Amino acid sequence: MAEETVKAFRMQLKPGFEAEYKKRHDEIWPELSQLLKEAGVTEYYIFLDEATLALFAFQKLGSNDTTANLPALPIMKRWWDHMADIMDVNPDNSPVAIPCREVFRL
Ligand code: RM4
Repeated sequence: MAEETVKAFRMQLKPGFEAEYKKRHDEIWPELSQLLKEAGVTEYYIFLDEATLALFAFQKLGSNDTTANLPALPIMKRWWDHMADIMDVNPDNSPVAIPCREVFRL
């Protein structure tokens, strides 16, 4: 069986925005969900470490993975603008995303 392609990265929430971050994702724009699925994201989880406010993201990617193109797409950029006030971001408002290295799978 082919190994699944998985990707994990860490982002950073600003203090005091725990509930707001959850709320915005509970209300994620349908067009953004659609965009992510079309880019090959088959599963996407984000976990919050409440002690450090690190956001740990984990994605499963299909063979049609085009997530590398997402930063250029207007809906993605609009979402990043929408989230920029509550996360650590780069000058273009994309979140600072630190890749995490896989060290185990079962
Ligand atoms: C995150 C961040 C990520 C995006 C998810 C849906 O907070 O903006 O880049 O993929 O939302």
